[in-house]
Order: sequence, then structure tokens, then C-alpha cells
Amino acid sequence: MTQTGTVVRLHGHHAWVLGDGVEYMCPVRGKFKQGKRRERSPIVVGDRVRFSLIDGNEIMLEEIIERETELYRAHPRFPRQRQVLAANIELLVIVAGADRLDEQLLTVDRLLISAFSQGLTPLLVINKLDLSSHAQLEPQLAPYRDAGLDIELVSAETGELGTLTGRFKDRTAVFAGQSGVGKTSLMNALEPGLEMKVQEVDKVGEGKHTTTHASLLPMAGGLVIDTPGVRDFGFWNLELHEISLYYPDWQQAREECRFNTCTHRHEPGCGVKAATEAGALDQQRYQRYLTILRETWNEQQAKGY
Ligand SMILES: Nc1nc2c(ncn2[C@@H]2O[C@H](COP(=O)(O)OP(=O)(O)O)[C@@H](O)[C@H]2O)c(=O)[nH]1
Ligand SMILES: [Mg+2]
Ligand SMILES: [Zn+2]
Repeated sequence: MTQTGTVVRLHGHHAWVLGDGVEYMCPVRGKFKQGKRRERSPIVVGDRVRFSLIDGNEIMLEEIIERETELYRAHPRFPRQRQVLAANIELLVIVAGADRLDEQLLTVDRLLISAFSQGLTPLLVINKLDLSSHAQLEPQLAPYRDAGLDIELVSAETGELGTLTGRFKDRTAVFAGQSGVGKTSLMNALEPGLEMKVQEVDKVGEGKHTTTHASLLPMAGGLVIDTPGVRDFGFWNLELHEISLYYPDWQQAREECRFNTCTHRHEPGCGVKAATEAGALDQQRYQRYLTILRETWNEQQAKGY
């Protein structure tokens, strides 16, 4: 008889599978192994699996259930190749600090592109509200509200979490954002005791294995993944003209572009440029888009695309 469960941790040649409230450890063999680099689909954290109970609490993996989403990045050693970091993550929590929001919006924009291109639902969390105010932040947030993005203004320090706590039930989330914005503090505020576990996991991840030791931990009624490797996922294999496809709020303007491969930089008859000049789209977000375009081009040149 088979059961289903979620891979919450991988280490060495073992997987920890959470099924029906019980955590089982089992060997990872054969087709499930993170082995040959050409292999398309080794088992990753977040995978839902079918397994059979052998005896007591020993299990055997039978099958990886088709993934809903994959969180991936360019492989650190083989940049033309995609490395899947985790499966079935639903929510990308993009954290920025209220005290230095200005300088973090470029990261926010990059992470939004990552979310939309990888099929994750983004949630923008502005932390350290104790160091700022709604009135100060609102002008910078307006373009994102106009884009229909969910935004939470919170403080891990004071424990004012707004409606953030209720957003994780039965969902799997990953936190991203610059270092020091309070990701760990927030996770710990959402699930007291989590910080200790995150540190344990980080230590495991420092080993000499090249695989990513991501772990899923229970948080606020759902699961959260937090490992160093997962934080630098980015866009993989995006053509320059595809980047703006992941600005959902630009769609109408984009339809006005003369060329369907328009990068909205210097092409004639560009709807996005026209809408920006007319004030219908945010000027600064457009400028950041140009920066992202340039950075992506540079990264691709460096990788020899
Ligand atoms: N004032 C203030 N400081 C915070 C808040 N949340 C976190 N911090 C501080 O910001 C620093 C970085 O937090 P940390 O959770 O390690 O950030 P991470 O690098 O994103 O995981 C720490 O010194 C925290 O105490 C907050 O809401 N308000
Ligand atoms: Mg941290
Ligand atoms: Zn255009």
C-alpha cells in the first residue's frame, strides 16, 4: 500500500519525508539520486512522493509526483544548465526594509520577475515599519499597489505582523530579499523557535557536498524553506525581450509596441515607453527595468550565451 508525503530534507544519501504527520527517513537510490548532471529531475526538497511502508518506520520511494512549480537557478558550475532547488513552492515572500526601501527596489523588481517567470505567487513584505511610517512608504509602494501586488507592512521587532500570519496556512513559502532586511527575524516571529532550527540547517549546508541542503520547516501552519543556496535563485535562460513579460501590469502598454520582441529601450513605436512618458506607468520602475535589462545582458555575456 502506498502513501504520499513531502520531502522536507535531503542530506547525503537520505531523504526525510513527511507523511501524515510522521517524518520518515529513507535512502535515495537509483533514479531519484542527485547524480549525473544531465539528469533532468533528481529528487529535491518540496517534492511530493509516493512511498511504501516496509516495516515499522522504514519506507521506500516509489515515485515523484509531477511538480506544480520548480524553483531554479543557473547551475553554479554549469551556467547553461538549470539547477532545480526546490519543488512545489507556492509563495515567494519578497522582504525589504522600510528604512532603506529606495535602494532595495531594484532587488524587489528582480525578485518579482523571478516569481512571475517561475510561477510563484509574490508577496511583498516591508519589514522594520518601526523605523518608518505608512505615509513615508506609500508613494514608493503605489506603483506596486497599482500592479495588484499583495503588500504587508510589518515589524518583526515590535511584533506587528498585520495579516501576514494568516497567509501561510497549508502553503509552502520561500523568503527572499537582501541580507539584513529581517527575513530570519520575521520567520522567527511567525514561528517561535524556528530560528534555532534554521541555524542547524545552515550548519548542515556548509558541508562539502555540492548539493543544496534545503529544508522545509513548519511555520505558521505551512512550510517554509530557508537555505543560503535558495536565496540566489534568479532568472535562467530568459531572452532580453522576455523580461518585460513578467511585469503583468505592463501588458496593455506592451500590446501597443510595434515589434513583438520589443525590449522597450530604443525601439520605435514602443507602447511601454509611451505609457511611461505619459505618466501611466511609473518612471522609476521603468528606469529600474532598463538597469535589469543591462545587468541581464552583462550576465549573459559573461556566461558566454
Ligand atoms: N528596527 C528593526 N530591526 C529589525 C526588524 N527586524 C529585524 N531587525 C534587525 O535587522 C537585523 C537583520 O535581521 P535578520 O533577521 O538577520 O535579517 P536577514 O539577513 O534578512 O535574515 C537584525 O539586527 C535584526 O534585529 C524590525 O522589524 N525592526
Ligand atoms: Mg537570515
Ligand atoms: Zn516596447
